[in-house]
Amino acid sequence: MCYSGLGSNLRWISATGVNWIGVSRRAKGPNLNLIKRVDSRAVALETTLLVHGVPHASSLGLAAELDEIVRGEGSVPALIGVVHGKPVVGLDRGELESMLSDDAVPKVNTANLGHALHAGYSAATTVSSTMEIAAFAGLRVFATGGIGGVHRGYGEHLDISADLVAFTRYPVAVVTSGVKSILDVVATREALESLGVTVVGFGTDTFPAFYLRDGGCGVDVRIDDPDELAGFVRSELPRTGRGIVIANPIPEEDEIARADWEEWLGEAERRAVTQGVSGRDVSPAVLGGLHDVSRGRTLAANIALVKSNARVAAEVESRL
Ligand code: PSU
Ligand code: MN
Repeated sequence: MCYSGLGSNLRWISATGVNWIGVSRRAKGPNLNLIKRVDSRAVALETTLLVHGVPHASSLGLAAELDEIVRGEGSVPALIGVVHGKPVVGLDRGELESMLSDDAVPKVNTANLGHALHAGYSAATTVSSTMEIAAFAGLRVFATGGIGGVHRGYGEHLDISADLVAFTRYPVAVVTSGVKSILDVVATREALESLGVTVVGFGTDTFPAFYLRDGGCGVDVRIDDPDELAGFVRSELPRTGRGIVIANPIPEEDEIARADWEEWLGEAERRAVTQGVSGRDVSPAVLGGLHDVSRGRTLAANIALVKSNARVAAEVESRL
């Protein structure tokens, strides 16, 4: 009897014949007109990271490496983005190339995804909008670099990524090296707690901060074994219809020294202020500035952590 809520959910799910609560709810709404080129056992990857997060000279090479890593673990990758107003699950190389060659391709989160679909333009999807499309398509595991979160200085100017709330809406497990350390990591961790989002530390007790393995705060549970992690994902996603953060720290050999990091970040932030960027342009501008100031060290670290996350995501997906 204690589990009557859960029981009725499960009955409802089986009655609709759909496995995912969040997806089935949305499936009753307007048709998303999805182009799905892979089956639901694919590992989702996002386009914002490739189009706005790394210099274009690195994007195609990184996309190919992620592809290879996921396949090497016995899974199939699915790059997600919007092509001429259609959400595509499994973008091909040509579609990614045309996104990279067009400077007007915007970054869309759950707030402006709908307008790209309505008006028919191409767009790169962030963690939040990639989760939305992945959930609709029935994909359960997604690899990114670092999720968005609460920006530094939120007391003066409130800037919180739509990524955080997306975890309360879409049943997708996202493998991430914590949050980008350009953000306020402790405030972001607290916000995830307030939203009731489960944070699993894969092989770690502390919540990582992108270029740094230790972000100075904890996780809800540490899991070291991929089989155990997959078992938890398998039961937790349909139980809640919400997402899970799988925090995977940057590999030790690729971590940035904290002193270097503080210095580079200070300089990159000053440059962003001088350029007068705001809103959605802040993260790409600061990341780009860092790659420049660090002479490519942060870029190498960023690429290393994304690859590590793709490997873990494929390990989990292939065990579901
Ligand atoms: N991870 C990276 N590089 C990135 C991002 C993630 O290694 O560029 C992107 C993701 O798409 C994430 C977005 O959702 O940055 C967050 O942007 P914002 O802070 O505007 O929500
Ligand atoms: Mn923002």
